Amino acid sequence: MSAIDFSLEGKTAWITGASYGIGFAIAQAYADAGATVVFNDIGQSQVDKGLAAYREANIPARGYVCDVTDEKAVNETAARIEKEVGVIDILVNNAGIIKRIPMTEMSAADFRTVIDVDLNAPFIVSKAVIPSMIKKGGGKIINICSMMSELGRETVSAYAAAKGGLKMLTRNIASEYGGFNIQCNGIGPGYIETPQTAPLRERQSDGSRHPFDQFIIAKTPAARWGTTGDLKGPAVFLASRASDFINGHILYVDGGILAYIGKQP
Ligand code: NAP
Ligand code: GCO
Repeated sequence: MSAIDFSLEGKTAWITGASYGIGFAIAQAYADAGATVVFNDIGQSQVDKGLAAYREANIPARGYVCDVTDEKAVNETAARIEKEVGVIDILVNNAGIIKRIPMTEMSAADFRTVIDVDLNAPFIVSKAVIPSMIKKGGGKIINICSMMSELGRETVSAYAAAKGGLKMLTRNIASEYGGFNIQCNGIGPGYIETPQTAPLRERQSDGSRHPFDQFIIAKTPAARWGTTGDLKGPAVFLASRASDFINGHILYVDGGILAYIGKQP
């Protein structure tokens, strides 16, 4: 064992919505650190695709079909994982969606859908795993927050409301269950290259960069989009014993966006 213990050997980690994208990268990092990886996705075809990707990466992951907004399905999946794999030591609430619609044009139904996946689901999934974590003597919950946990922008009212709420759910879980050796922290990724942000990076018909792409490069002191790999170290840190006295914290992994006022004229 190293002086600083980043090992996840012997731990079971459930990463929600991790067939690809940020969740998949975090799962890869957890497997590299020694954890047994479990993921879910909304349908069998997504799970099958995910399983193929894990096989390709030589990771013996277990995949479950489960819609994280469906409380009954989540409870059943949590019980199955515990029986078939083991008590969940690490939960990453990663599954998420975004709808980019100006607020006055957005239906209440669309707003609710985003809140359901991005805020209600982390509540439902965390609630399903906390009792066993308490019985086992502790656990780690990591909520994938966003720049929109701190900032607003045009067209993302529901997403910002959900991710701001997720930041406070994180602090509340830490407050309520910290005494049971449960650490609940958040990761706030900056702008990361995944399918979720692909429409913001599409090349224009003349081959030039998307205006939003240029905007993000200018807004990020690192002058680039993040990669899913940028999230691996922070995710392992927050899942490991190295972070045992960190609770209710949101670790922003944003290339400096939140520190920067923007380019001076
Ligand atoms: P992504 O590429 O769209 O992946 C999201 C995953 O969640 C997909 O596998 C998706 O399944 C799954 N999912 C969606 N709804 C679900 C549900 N009801 N039940 C189960 N699984 C569900 O997104 P990403 O960019 O990797 O983002 C992952 C997380 O990071 C999200 O919470 C996102 O908000 C957050 N985030 C992303 C960025 C970024 O720049 N990319 C930045 C900050 C935060 P399908 O296969 O059905 O789509
Ligand atoms: C958007 C983006 C973001 C990012 C991310 C930033 O439309 O502004 O999709 O919200 O995905 O959450 O941290």
